[in-house]
Amino acid sequence: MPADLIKGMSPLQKFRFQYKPRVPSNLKDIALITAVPDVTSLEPDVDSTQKTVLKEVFKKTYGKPVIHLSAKGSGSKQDRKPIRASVVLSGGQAPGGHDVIAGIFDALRSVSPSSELIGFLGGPSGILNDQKKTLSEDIINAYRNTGGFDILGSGRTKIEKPEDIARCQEILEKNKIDALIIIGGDDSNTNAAMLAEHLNSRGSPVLVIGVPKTIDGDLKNKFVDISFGFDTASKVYSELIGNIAKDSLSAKKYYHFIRLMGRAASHITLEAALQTHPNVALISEELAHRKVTIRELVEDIGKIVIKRADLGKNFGVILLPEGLIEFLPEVKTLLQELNHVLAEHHEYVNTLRGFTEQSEYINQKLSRDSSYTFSGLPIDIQRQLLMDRDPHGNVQVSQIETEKLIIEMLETYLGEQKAEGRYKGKFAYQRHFLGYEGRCAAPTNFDTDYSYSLGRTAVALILAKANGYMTVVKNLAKNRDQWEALGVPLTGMMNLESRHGKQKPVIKKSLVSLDGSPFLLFAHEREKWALEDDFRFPGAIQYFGPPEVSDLPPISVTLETTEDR
Ligand code: FBP
Repeated sequence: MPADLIKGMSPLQKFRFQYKPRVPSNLKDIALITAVPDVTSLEPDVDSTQKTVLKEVFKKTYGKPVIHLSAKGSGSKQDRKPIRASVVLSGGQAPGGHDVIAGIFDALRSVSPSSELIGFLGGPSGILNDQKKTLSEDIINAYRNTGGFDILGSGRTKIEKPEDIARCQEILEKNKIDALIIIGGDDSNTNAAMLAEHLNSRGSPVLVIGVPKTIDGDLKNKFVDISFGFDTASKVYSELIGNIAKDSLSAKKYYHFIRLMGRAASHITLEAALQTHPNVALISEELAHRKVTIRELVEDIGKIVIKRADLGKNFGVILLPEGLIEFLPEVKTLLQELNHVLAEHHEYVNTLRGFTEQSEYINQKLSRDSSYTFSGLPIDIQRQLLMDRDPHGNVQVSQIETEKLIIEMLETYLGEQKAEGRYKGKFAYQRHFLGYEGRCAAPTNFDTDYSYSLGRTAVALILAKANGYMTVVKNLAKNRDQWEALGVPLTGMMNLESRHGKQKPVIKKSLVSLDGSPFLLFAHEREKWALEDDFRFPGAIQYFGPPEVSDLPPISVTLETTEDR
C-alpha cells in the first residue's frame, strides 16, 4: 500500500509554513520603532451627553491620543527589558489568529530573547481559571500561517462583572504579566477597555491591548479598515457560491438559497454578492431601513422568480444573511417582547415542561401583533427563538433557518400566483448554510500579512506603555509598504447602547452603510444580475502566484477605503 502518499501534512500545509508575512515598513524593525502620540486626544464620535457618561466611566483611560509608530528610532536596545506578555483568543474563530500570535511572539523575541508569551487556554475563562501555557518557538512554528484557534482554544466567557475583572487583575499580577493582549470582536474589546480602566485606576502596571478579530466585518470604523478573518471567510464562501452558481447554470433545475454567517451585519453577504453576482442578495440593513415585512420580502423574491420563469429560467442563486430575521420589523418587535418576557419570567418558564408548555405560556404574555407573528412562524423557528439562546440570552442567529421560512412562504405565494395564471414555472430548491466552513480556513495572504502585522503592532504598543488601546493597521487596500500601523484608544471607538434595558458603553458595531460605495455598487448592478445570470466565479483562494490573484483585499474594503474616506 502506498501509505507514504497520505502520511503527515498535505503539501500546502508544508509550503505554507515557509511563507514569510509581509509587514508595513514602520513595523519591520521593532528596535527602531518610536511611538509618536498625537498632540490632541481622541474624542469618540458621540454627542456631549454620551461623552460625559464615557468620561465618568473611563476616568483614567478616556481622551488618550492616537499613537503613531515611526520607524525612525535610534535602534538602541539598551533599555529593552524582556517583556512577559500574555494573549487570549476570544469568541468565534477567524482566520489569522495564529498569525497574530506569531507576530506577537517574533516581536517579543526581537525586543529581548528572554521575553515570554503566555497563552490563556479556552478563551477568557482561561484567565479566570488561571489555565495557561507558555508558548515556545516550537509551538509557534507548528501554527504559523494556519487557520483555527487551536493553539490555545477560544471561548465566549465575558469578563464584565466587577468580580471577574478583579479576578483578572489578581491572576495577571500573580503571574507577573506585563501586558494582556485580547484578540476579539466588539464585545471582547469593550471588555478589554473596562479591564484597562480597572487596572489603571488600581495602580496596576499591567497593560491591556485589543486586536480586532471577527469574520463578520462589523468591527470597523474610521481607523479600523476591517477586522482580520473577514477576507478569508468571505473568499471561502464566495468560492463555494460561485461553484453553486455554476451548478445551477448547468443543471437549470434548482433555486439555491444560501444563508451566510455574519451575525447581525450583512457585510459578508454584500462582499460575497460583489464577488459572485447572485440573482438575489438580501441586505438586512436595507430591509430594516425600508421597513419591509416578511410578506413583502417574499413577494419581492417571488416576482423575480416569476420573471425568470417567463424567460425560461427555473433556477438561480439567492443569498441571505444569517441575521436577516432580526431586522424584519414585526420579528424585531416580537424579539424585543420575547427578550423582555423571558427576562422577567425566566424562573417560571424554566419550571414548565418542554417547548409546547413554554410557548403557550409566553404567547399569552405577548402583544396581539407579536402573538400573531409568533404563531405564524414555522414551529422549528418558534423553538429556536425561544430555546436556542446563548449564555447571554441572545438569540443564536446562526441556528435560525431563515431560508426555510422564506422558502415555505415563497412556495405558498408561487402556488397562489400559479392558480391565478400569473406563474407558469416550476419551483425546486436546495438549501445551504455557509458559516463554519470559512472560519478556520488557512488565512489568505492578505489575512496572514495583516494578522501578523497586528501582532507586531501589539508589542510596539506595549513598548509605548499604551494601556486600553486597539492595534490598528490602516490603508489595507494599498501595497503592504503603504500599510500603516498605529494604536487607537478603545474609548475613542465607544458609544452608549441599550443592553438589557440599561445604557452601556460599548464599542460601536458597524452595520452595512446604505450610503457606502459597496452597497451603492451592489444596488446599481442587482437588477441586471436578477435576470441575466451574470455570475462571477472567484475560484479557490490562491496562496501562490501573481499578486493580482493572490494578494487581493476584499472588494468592499477597496471600495470603502479608496472612495468613502
Ligand atoms: P465573533 O463575533 O465572536 O467573531 O463570532 C462570529 C460568528 O462566526 C458569527 O458569524 C456567528 O453568528 C457566530 O460566530 C456563531 O457562533 P458559535 O461559534 O458560537 O456557533
